[in-house]
Formats: sequence, C-alpha cells, structure tokens
Amino acid sequence: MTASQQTPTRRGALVVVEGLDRAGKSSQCELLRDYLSEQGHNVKYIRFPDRTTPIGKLIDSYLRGSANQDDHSIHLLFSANRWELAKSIEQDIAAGITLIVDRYSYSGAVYSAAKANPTLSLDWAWQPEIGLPQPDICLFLSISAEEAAKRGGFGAERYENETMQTRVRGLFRTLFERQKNVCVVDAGKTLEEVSRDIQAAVAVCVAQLDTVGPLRTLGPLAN
Ligand code: FDM
Ligand code: MG
Repeated sequence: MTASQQTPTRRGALVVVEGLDRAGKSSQCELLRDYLSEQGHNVKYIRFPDRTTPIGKLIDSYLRGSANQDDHSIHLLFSANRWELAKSIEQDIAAGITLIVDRYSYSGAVYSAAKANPTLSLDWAWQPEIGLPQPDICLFLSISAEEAAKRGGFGAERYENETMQTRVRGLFRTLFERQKNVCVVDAGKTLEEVSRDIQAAVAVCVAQLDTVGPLRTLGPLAN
C-alpha cells in the first residue's frame, strides 16, 4: 500500500475527569488509562495543574502556601498553565493519542469563583478558557459531602477546607448546567462500579468521534 492509500490516523479523544477533592479522580484516571491501553488505544494521562513547568512551579508554591498571589493573578496562571500545553494536546489528539486529563478548565473556573471575590465571578473566570481544546467528554465524579467526609480529613493545601469545598460543589453544578458533553458519574459507589460506569461513557464518546469530527475549542458559557 502506498502512503496516499493509507487510511488517515483516527484522532484520539480528549477525556477530562473532574470532581471535588477525594472524589477518586486520580485512581479512576489510572484505571481508565489501563483499560483503554488494554483495548489497544494509544493513551496518555496528564493532570492540571502541571506543576513541572515554570508557571506550574509558581502555582505549586501558591497551593502549598509558601507564596501569596492576587486571586485574579493566580487564576490567570492556572489558565496559562493550560495554554502552554494546548499545542501539545492538539498534536497528541491529531496523532491518535487519547488523553485522559485530571482536572481542566472546569476546576479552573469553579475554584477561583469559589473565593467569593466580588470582581471574580464564574463568568469572568471562564473567559481565559475560551479557545482552549474542548473535551469530547467531561466526566464529573460526584460525591456527597457526607461520603467525602467519610473518605478522610482534608489535606494541607490551600482550598482543602469545608467552606471552599461546599462552594466548589455548588459552582460545579451551576457551571455544568451551562456546558455540553458533561457526564455526571455517581462516585459514591465502589471503585470497580465507578470504573465500569466511566468505561461505558467513554466507549460511547469514542464511538461517536467520527461524527464529531476534529477537536473543537471551548466557547463562551451558555446562559
Ligand atoms: N485548581 C486546579 C484551581 O484552583 N484551578 C485550576 O485551574 C486547577 C486545574 O488546584 F484544589 C485547584 C484545585 C485543587 C488544586 O489540584 C490542586 P490537585 O488535583 O488536588 O492537585
Ligand atoms: Mg488536592
């Protein structure tokens, strides 16, 4: 077969996993990565914030509490941390790699808006996300406050407290009412059950990729 006769590479899927702290995001991302690789997919698992880049290092010291930042400024750094990886995300997807992304623009908008800063609304927070690669599916791992409490205490990082988590929960709900491609997963079930629910949702998404066409970009929030 000559090069021109080869079928073009089928693009990968952009799969985002979102949720509150202790919803099980990282474990589920790993299980999904292993499952998709076994199915023969070329797959990569990445997470935001990516704390390894120069911007990511600033974010890391902010989250650990060793540096302070203005709310808007740190918000834009979180967004810049996605923009600096946007090209490589596009390239991976075009090369047929399915990306599993642990947190994305949704955490970005919601955690910043949860600070209740009067000049940092959810709509303001969404603006810098416009134009970034749009996930083909966003799996929202939903757990109740009670279940989250059962899973253990808060960590030592910024945002890991009851007030923030309660606000974040409400804002995720508000944001996801204004978004397409969001699949709410009941993360209160066992690890295996949640994993099976995720696999089923991702299978449907992957099967639809040909009709969806090329990777899209995030647009303004719907009203
Ligand atoms: N977070 C994460 C933000 O505030 N904005 C963002 O854009 C992203 C991606 O960073 F509290 C918050 C959410 C969380 C913290 O995330 C670190 P991990 O997943 O717990 O490391
Ligand atoms: Mg955390």
